[in-house]
Amino acid sequence: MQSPIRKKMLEAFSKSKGEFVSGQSLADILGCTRTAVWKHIEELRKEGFELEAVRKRGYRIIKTPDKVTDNEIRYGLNTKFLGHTIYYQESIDSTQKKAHHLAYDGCPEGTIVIAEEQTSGRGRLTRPWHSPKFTGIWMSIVLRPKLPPQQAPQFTLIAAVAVVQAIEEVCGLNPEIKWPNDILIKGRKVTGILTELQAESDKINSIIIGIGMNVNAEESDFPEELKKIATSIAIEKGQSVSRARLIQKILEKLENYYQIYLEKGFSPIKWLWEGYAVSIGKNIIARTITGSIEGKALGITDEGVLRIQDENDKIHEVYSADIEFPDNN
Ligand code: BT5
Repeated sequence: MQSPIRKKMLEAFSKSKGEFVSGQSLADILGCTRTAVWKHIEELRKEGFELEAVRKRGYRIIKTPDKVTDNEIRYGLNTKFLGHTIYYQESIDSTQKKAHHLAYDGCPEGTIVIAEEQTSGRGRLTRPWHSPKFTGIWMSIVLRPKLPPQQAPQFTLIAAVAVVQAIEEVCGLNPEIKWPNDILIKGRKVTGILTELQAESDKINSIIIGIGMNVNAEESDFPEELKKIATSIAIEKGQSVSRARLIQKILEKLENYYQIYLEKGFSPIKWLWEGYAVSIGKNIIARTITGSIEGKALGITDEGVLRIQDENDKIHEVYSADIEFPDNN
């Protein structure tokens, strides 16, 4: 984890909004000598920050590195609590697994776990999640809402709205949501969300939201079996995008919708979610672990459960499934 002094230093640069901060004021803020300030500046340079140093004026940050270390995420992050505790590792087996451990050990709400690569990233039902180095966002977020466990599926939908809006605002693209946990661009998966729980029978202890987003991956970064079904922001936009900026936007949006949800319930989120959903109103096949249901997707309930009307007009409520569109759509 990062030294507290460099955290403070980045906060000072963040406040100065690109202007010079003098060596003396950094020394005052950090409570150290100017020589020590210079050493910390050198450490930031080693981490990939480009800093300009001008005599009598001080230092300023010109460019942040394209990594997703806690420094990059913190610099310019505008949240009240989400992402204030960051656990970063360049390579990890799964951020989700680490977040489970941290949550169990009592980490603060809003803790995030982030890595440049995952060696055993996973989706639902322990399917593998392809997470190559420096190309995407592999992140898990710990929340602790005081709610019954039945409400947990709503968190996938809250996160989906946050992710879609972050992509819209940062990248100018228009993703859609395929219930329950896929974000698509032109029908291909750009993001998957995995919501997991630590709970007792009547209350949630922690919710762990895993977000996997292909950001700067090129087609050659995908294995053969994903080439036709997956895409990335860079492929769709034709240029690479700052992962740190996207993470910040996701955290800002998620915090905002989480607070709205806690204050006003699921209705405002549901309303937004439906505006982005591709499956609703269409004929779909929902493959669940117990079998398949074919019919028209009517919408989601207030719990975030999908309602499907089959050809005999029977209504099915589906909690989790893989959705396919039959060819006649
Ligand atoms: C998901 O599962 O879509 C949830 C993915 C969550 C990944 C995040 S990354 C951070 C955190 N740490 C973890 O270990 N996991 C979470 P599901 O709906 O089951 O989809 C899995 C399927 O998506 C796979 O079977 C593949 O077909 C496909 N897939 C795998 N990697 C992909 C990728 N990078 N992009 C698009 N599709 C992918």
